[in-house]
Amino acid sequence: MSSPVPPPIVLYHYPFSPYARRIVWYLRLRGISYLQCLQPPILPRPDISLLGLKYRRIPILSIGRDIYLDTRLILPKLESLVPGPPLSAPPGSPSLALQSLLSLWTTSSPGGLFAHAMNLLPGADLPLLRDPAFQRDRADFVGGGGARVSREESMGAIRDAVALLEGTVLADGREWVLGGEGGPSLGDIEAVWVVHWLTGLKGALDERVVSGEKFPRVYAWLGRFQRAVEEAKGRVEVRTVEGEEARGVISGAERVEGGCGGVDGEEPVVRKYGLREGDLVEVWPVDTGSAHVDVGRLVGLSAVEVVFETDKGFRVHAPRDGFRVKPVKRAEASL
Ligand SMILES: N[C@@H](CCC(=O)N[C@@H](CS)C(=O)NCC(=O)O)C(=O)O
Repeated sequence: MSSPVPPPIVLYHYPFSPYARRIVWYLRLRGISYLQCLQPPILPRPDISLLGLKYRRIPILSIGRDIYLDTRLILPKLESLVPGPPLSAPPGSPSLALQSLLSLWTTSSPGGLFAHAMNLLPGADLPLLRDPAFQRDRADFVGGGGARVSREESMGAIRDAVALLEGTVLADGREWVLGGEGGPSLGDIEAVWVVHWLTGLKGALDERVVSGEKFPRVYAWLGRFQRAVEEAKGRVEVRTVEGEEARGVISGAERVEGGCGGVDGEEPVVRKYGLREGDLVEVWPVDTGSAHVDVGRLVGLSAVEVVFETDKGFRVHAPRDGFRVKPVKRAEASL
């Protein structure tokens, strides 16, 4: 029997995005070839507009004819929709609990590890960070409000995170976060990406606080992880496409998800607004990039995801966690 033909995958990203790297590493480690549509680091992003999306964050990924927002949804979708051996811990296992908690720990925002990492970026060494156009663009991304966290506080938060990995997850001398010797798993990707990003940026970390001498297990693991993803690079084919081609590939692909399970009437937000399939809804992330609200026809809504169709006819999935859904007011909906 021949193996099933994998669906086409398009990754919209820019290579220095630490969130996008989570996906790049995952694809490499599973040996999944993909197309990439490279994006500018600041808006506008006309390639994303071609999909009918206002969402401003990177990465975005399509699998077959469906489009997925946010790495917290993209990773589990790749696990379940692309045939082949999984990278995730087995369902129902304590390892899966660890993997899920590591994901929450590293990706939740505001105030999470990523926000602290952003606070440590060495402006003097990264010209992009000093560009006024970049600074204006990122003011729109993070929004205002909240007390300013100092660099020292962020350094402390990252030191605590590295100490936790050193003293618990990696304390028994294991090679990989979920154990075993077969190489990194999704647990490693969830745990590694913020620390990997910072240790790769000269000047981000105060070496008197976080270093290979102080945290030898973490640094050895970072080195192993880096070698593993470098080695896995050769296992995948990556072709770069322009926005028009990417759009054509997505609209011409088969659907990998059958029905979307429809709109779950038990969901509190569905009851609150009396939402029904086909309703015009607004969907947007509540943590960062919140000013970019998408509008589309509701296709499905569950505890896990909201699915809507854009005016360009693309079906888009966003996670419920970290996103808000509400109906477009009736008067506006009939325009
Ligand atoms: N929760 C999102 C966060 C993504 C995110 O914050 N990405 C950054 C790049 S690393 C971004 O979009 N920055 C603003 C921009 O590029 O417009 C995810 O997991 O995908």
